[in-house]
Amino acid sequence: MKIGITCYPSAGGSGVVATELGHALAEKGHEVHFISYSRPFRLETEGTGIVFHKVKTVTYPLFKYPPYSLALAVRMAEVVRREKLDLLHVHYAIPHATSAFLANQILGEDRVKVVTTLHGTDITLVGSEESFFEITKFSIERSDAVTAVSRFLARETREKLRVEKRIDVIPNFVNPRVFSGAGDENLRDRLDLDEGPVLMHISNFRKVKNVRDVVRLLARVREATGAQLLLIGDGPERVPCRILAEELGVHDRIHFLGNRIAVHRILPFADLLLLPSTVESFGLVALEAMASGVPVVGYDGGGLPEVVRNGVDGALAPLGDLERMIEMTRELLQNPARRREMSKAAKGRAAADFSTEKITAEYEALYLRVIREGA
Ligand code: GMT
Repeated sequence: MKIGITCYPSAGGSGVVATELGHALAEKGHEVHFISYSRPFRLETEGTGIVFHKVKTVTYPLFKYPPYSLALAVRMAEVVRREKLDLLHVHYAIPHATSAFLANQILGEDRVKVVTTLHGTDITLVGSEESFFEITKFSIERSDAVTAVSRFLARETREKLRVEKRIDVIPNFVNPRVFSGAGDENLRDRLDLDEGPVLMHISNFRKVKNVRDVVRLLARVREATGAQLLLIGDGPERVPCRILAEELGVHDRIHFLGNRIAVHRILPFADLLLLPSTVESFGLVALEAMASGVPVVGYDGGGLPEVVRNGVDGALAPLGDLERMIEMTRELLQNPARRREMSKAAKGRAAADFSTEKITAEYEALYLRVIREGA
């Protein structure tokens, strides 16, 4: 098949999933074209046969906001026409599903099938905002197929956006060969880590991730456990976290590592991954941790319990109950044997239920169904 993929190229789960899907499809012999404003940060084009098509936006004094959605639609139509694509697969509804709809309007009889994958905040936060509600619902309903990364998200889409269309649940995936648990050998020395257990948090440091709670948690478990914390990623909450760490006197137990591409080399140093998000439609980083043999501590809400089995691959506190999360973390830090059991279970689950091979095959089957439906 000839597949066009559009995603956000910046660090973030939806871009990672789209990129890894592109790699896997290309490896299976499909022709893959990425269309976005810059090359997705993990995308390999050298030797993979994948082509990247950049969307150029025009700035003009009249435009306070350059109309990217329109430029994307035009580029999509152009690439579909020139490369004779069979299908466009867009990740994150806003504005990608809308641009795909517009591209098809331009293409007329040459229109292609559109598959939209919903990732989370495109429904739970942004898509439900008044200014986006109608267009998000419309564009989802006009897609030929819609997938959501968890049952939770499929439900939210039906309830919040009142979408009645069929939504297939295709979960996110991880490559067990990449997230194998083999870490960067020099990291411990480079960061001057001591023998204390390592807590880790990886995110885009947005409000929804509650990173300050991770700092508060460290302050509460540090004395009893000697834990240290690695914070990976960047975003609006980074500075407030630094300030809070100073206030709580734990700044010397935290390493802020910023955005890292090779998180698979860092994750194996964690004893636990902490993910106290208010809502997480899936929690790709939790799956990456599990594949690396790292149990996850988070909240029993959103799509996270579909990934992490409470008491098996990690521990999930009632949603928003930070006190319980602190207790659970402390208990696990003090029980290495329990952590080892969970580590083994987590690794097994990631490989069995969320492997690249398994999930790529699900997407391929969906593409075929959609293409045949119109034949
Ligand atoms: O958090 C975001 O707004 C970004 C978005 C993304 O592009 O990474 O995250 C969502 O998609 C991921 C990939 O499917 C999911 O693993 C995340 O759980 C989801 N984020 C939220 O639901 C907050």
